[in-house]
Amino acid sequence: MQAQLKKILEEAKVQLDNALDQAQTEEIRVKFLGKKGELTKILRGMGHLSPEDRKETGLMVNRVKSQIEEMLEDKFEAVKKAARSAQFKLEKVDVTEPGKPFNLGVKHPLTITMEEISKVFMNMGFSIVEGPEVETVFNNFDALNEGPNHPSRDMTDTFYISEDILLRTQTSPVQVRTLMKQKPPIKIISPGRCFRCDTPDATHSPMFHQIEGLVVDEGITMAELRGTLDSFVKQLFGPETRTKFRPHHFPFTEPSAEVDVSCFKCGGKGCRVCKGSGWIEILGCGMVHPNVLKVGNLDTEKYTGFAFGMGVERVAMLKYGVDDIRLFYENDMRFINQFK
Ligand code: 2U9
Repeated sequence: MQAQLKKILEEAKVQLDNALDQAQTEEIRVKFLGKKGELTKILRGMGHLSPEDRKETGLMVNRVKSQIEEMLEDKFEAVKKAARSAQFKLEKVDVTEPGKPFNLGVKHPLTITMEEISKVFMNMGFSIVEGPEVETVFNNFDALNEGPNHPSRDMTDTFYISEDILLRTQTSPVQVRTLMKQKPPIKIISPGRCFRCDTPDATHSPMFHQIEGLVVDEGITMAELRGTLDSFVKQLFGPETRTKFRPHHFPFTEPSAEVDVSCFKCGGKGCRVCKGSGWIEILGCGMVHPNVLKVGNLDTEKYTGFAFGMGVERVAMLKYGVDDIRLFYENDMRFINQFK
């Protein structure tokens, strides 16, 4: 019996020495100490022994059992430790490794220009209102006093989606919507994309951006219009900038004017930017036509208003000296990165 137990102990030792991981160690535990294990078999077979032999054999088996248990405990500890350090090795992070370079994007020059213009008007108490690019013919033309035969309604100038629906040709429908749902005082600007059937060239694009403004209240006069726009151009182009209001015609304003600013490049002496005239046309404006105010159900004896509109691309081209509008839409990073 002693020899048999010695052999079991040695065999357990050899097998445990060769075990590589927790699963193999567990297999060995079951093989030697489990219910059907070798030691259990011996203990079960002690029934036929005399009480003295049984006691002695029992002691011997238990001694071997505790020795194997001790070896198993050490082995479990060792394989667990080995597994942990293998995992640590796998998950090792070199915190001294230099970070990967991260290229930050830049704002598009049209976004910079729109934000700059919007900021000036916001500082003068204007709110920003946006609206849909797909609009009704009513909001885009009818409500703006544009007669049924007005040339801008032409299929060759406007992208029609159906007889009554189109891509807005200006951001004015946003102000029409505001007039119809908000009581004066109204003091808003509406920046956004507009669409016209234009063949692209250096100064035309079928998609472009506008910022329009609308102020409606009791007692609004042309003096408010001139003061507001004069202050705007001084903030945008510099405090020396002068304005010139030239009579013009728009169906939605009466009287109407186009505004020229003194050339911010040469100060009015005449240069390449102002084509020698000393003046640059920058926006259109006027007093809101009574027919347009009526769309908002306003008493035109009581309420008056002014409106203005400008092309964002035109302002950006003048400010940054860009000579081809198409550069804004090509997303060439060599162009866009220059406006950081
Ligand atoms: C309402 C009433 C009046 C908006 C206005 C202009 C003058 C104007 C042009 C500038 C360059 C368009 O992009 S452009 O070609 N716009 O000159 N726009 S007054 O008048 C309105 C708008 C809405 C309810």
